[in-house]
Amino acid sequence: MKASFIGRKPKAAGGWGALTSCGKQLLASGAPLTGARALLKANQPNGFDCPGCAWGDPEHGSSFEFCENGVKAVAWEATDRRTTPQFFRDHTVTELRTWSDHDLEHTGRLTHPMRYNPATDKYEAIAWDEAFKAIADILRGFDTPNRVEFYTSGRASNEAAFLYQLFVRAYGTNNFPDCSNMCHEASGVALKQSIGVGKGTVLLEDFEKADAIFVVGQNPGTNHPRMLGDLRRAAERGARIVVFNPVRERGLERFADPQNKLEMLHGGSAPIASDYLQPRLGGDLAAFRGMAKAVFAADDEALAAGRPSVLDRSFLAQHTAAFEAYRAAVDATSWEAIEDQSGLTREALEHAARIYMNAHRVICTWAMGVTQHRHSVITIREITNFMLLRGNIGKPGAGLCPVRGHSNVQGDRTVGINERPSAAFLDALEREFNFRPPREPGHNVLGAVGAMLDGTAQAFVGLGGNFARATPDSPIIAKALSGLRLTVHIATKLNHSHLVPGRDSFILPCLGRTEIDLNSKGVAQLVTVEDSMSMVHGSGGINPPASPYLRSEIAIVAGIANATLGPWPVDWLALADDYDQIRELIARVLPDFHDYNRRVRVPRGFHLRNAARELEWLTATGKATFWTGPLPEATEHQRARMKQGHFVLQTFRSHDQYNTTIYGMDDRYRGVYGERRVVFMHPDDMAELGVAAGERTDIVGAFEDGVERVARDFRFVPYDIPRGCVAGYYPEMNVLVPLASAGDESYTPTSKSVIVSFRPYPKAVQ
Ligand SMILES: Nc1nc2c(c(=O)[nH]1)N[C@H]1C(S)=C(S)[C@@H](COP(=O)(O)OP(=O)(O)OC[C@H]3O[C@@H](n4cnc5c(=O)[nH]c(N)nc54)[C@H](O)[C@@H]3O)O[C@H]1N2
Ligand SMILES: Nc1nc2c(c(=O)[nH]1)N[C@H]1C(S)=C(S)[C@@H](COP(=O)(O)OP(=O)(O)OC[C@H]3O[C@@H](n4cnc5c(=O)[nH]c(N)nc54)[C@H](O)[C@@H]3O)O[C@H]1N2
Ligand SMILES: [Mo]
Repeated sequence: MKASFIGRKPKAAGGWGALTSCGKQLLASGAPLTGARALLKANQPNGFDCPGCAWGDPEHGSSFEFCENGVKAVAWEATDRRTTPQFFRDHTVTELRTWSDHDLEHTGRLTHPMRYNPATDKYEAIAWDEAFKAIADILRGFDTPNRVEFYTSGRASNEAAFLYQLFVRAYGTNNFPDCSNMCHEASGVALKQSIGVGKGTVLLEDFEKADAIFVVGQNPGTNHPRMLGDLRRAAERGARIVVFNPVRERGLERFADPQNKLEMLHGGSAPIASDYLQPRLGGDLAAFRGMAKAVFAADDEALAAGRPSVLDRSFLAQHTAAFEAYRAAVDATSWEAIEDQSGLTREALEHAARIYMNAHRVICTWAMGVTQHRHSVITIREITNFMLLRGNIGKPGAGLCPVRGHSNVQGDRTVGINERPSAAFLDALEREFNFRPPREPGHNVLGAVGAMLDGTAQAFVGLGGNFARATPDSPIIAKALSGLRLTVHIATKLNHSHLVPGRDSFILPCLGRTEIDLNSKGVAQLVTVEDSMSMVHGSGGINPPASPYLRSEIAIVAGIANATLGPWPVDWLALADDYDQIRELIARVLPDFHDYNRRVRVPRGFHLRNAARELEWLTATGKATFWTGPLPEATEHQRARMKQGHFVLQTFRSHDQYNTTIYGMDDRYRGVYGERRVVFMHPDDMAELGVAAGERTDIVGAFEDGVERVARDFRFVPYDIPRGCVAGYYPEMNVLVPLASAGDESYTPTSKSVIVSFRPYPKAVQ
């Protein structure tokens, strides 16, 4: 069978392909002019923060940083298409549920607040105040505030998130399921244990000084394209870029800079990765332990030969705890176990360790390939162990860099979106607002889902996001949502979560980040966000709102809060009319935000202090603390191998999507066109299964909890990926990710290690 959707892969990421794609995206989004104008203002001191990703902005922010996927994010918000009340009159919710994510996205921006009418099975327009009152009446009617789950997706600004958490805590619960529970939770948990701060320790300028950069479990060519510019500049001045990724990702191999005119004319490109290691899924912990073992061996050799130690002995003595126990744990780990779990050879790991030892300053970055496994927390702790060996934290050009996903997911956490808030934070709220915030922990995403399934939760409020599609076991979640008393979605675009309404259901349309947000006096309001480098900066829209009926997220949160609680403990409506006042409150609760209103109005904003970067360790031991455990008994890859015909599946992003938002059907860098229902597999595994490229198959989940999980009608694509490992796209594959399979200590769904088998279609129906 001819696999027509598999095409040529580009020679390099970026380049003309990216520019052509941008033109196409601007046209397809229906917003060529506004889109293009908006682009020129993305990540500029006087523009808006790009909603595409959380990569930092350069110090000299005057030159426009080109980013193909930023273009898509901006153009898609600036679309001319509208999802109007007429649209909802024309389609029942039951009908819309049969539409694809891609088709829903293409209906364009929501224009009016809508309320679901079960009698007609349609959403109908409703006035804002009526919506607020109806929602408030239901919220006030529950026997306990803990019946409600208040979800946040990481695009919400600091101001919106702070107001939201204040409302929810004044209402009386800590139920804050957050997209970060499915994302970088493991990074926060692990770093807090190891170095006392749950955030990365580097600034963008550190990338200019690093001698080596380890990029682990991350696909920046698609998901953080501006990072490629920084990696490329580093590679060009001779820094080694060492990649750990089971999949050969084009963007990590070669990059053609669309801003470099000469290069564009000559069709040139520059290599990014100096070394590309392809571990098995979930094999990074073993890989880092292997490199640590090689470092210790080299150190023993150096000392025996009378040469200086390879380790940073004074850093270890002054700043770390449990080093000896760690050394013992590494000694006790065999190369055999390391090679088997990582899927990498001892030689390859020794080679990578030599790069590490030859570099004075090393940065390690990571994302979902590390955080979405069962053993993610200890993997990140092991990465930190490795970096501590040569003092690579708290010196210029070195450090840890979890690269965040949503553009303000880190900021939302900082200002209080947390189901387990610290006592200090709650004390500060209590002091400032004179009420007793709830002290008992609330629900994270999995907790919220559990409560919806067992009936303890009766309402869901979503500040952005697409809960029903982003969560595992999506059919179960959709059912749980539709069984609720109340569902409220604050959103820019229609998505599947809106189409599983509870008994009462509302869609409240909000302004996007690219849009001008005027208060009652006609003064444009500014919001703020925090990037992966803990830089907090302002963001002000430049496009006219998509509809005159839109309100800002802040105004909507304030509207619900005011209708539910009245003007207590703050005057919600006054705050929503002047965001400076919200920032004043944030600064009073969180002292690191002092002079917030002044400091956020300078280009690039300000850096939130990171104690670990300053060698202050807020851990139990008062030092950076080694994790000293053994390798896990088995990775999911090892488990899958024990069962005939089983594989471990990772679910990742194509080049044409933003999480559950599907812009287009291509994945140019992987050479897949017009098709998303694909599964990438090693050619030898395909031969063993007796299937050819393009053949159809069902994919069957192997998690043993009695739930049948089948993803139907996918097609095989041969790919450079380790044997026994397969890959496919989120969210189509979320039906295979089991709710009950979560990361130890992080509770993050294990979206990158799902055990599956295949039921290829008989040749007759291919
Ligand atoms: N254009 C665009 N930008 C985005 C997003 C988007 O959807 N589209 N999403 C945003 C969000 S919320 C996030 S969290 C980030 C996500 O950014 P990424 O983490 O880059 O996202 P994924 O596509 O999930 O890619 C995971 C990468 O890890 C690799 N990987 C998988 N398992 C393993 C493993 O066990 N070990 C190693 N070493 N590698 C592994 C995969 O092969 C893949 O290259 O991007 C953000 N930016
Ligand atoms: N299998 C699998 N599942 C995963 C992942 C995976 O890799 N594999 N990744 C996980 C990760 S890393 C994440 S972060 C989550 C993402 O989970 P979510 O954050 O819940 O999902 P998104 O797709 O980003 O949400 C998109 C919706 O947000 C709304 N929206 C867009 N912009 C705005 C805005 O400015 N304001 C408001 N109020 N709404 C807006 C639109 O209505 C849009 O439809 O998914 C997780 N799920
Ligand atoms: Mo994410």
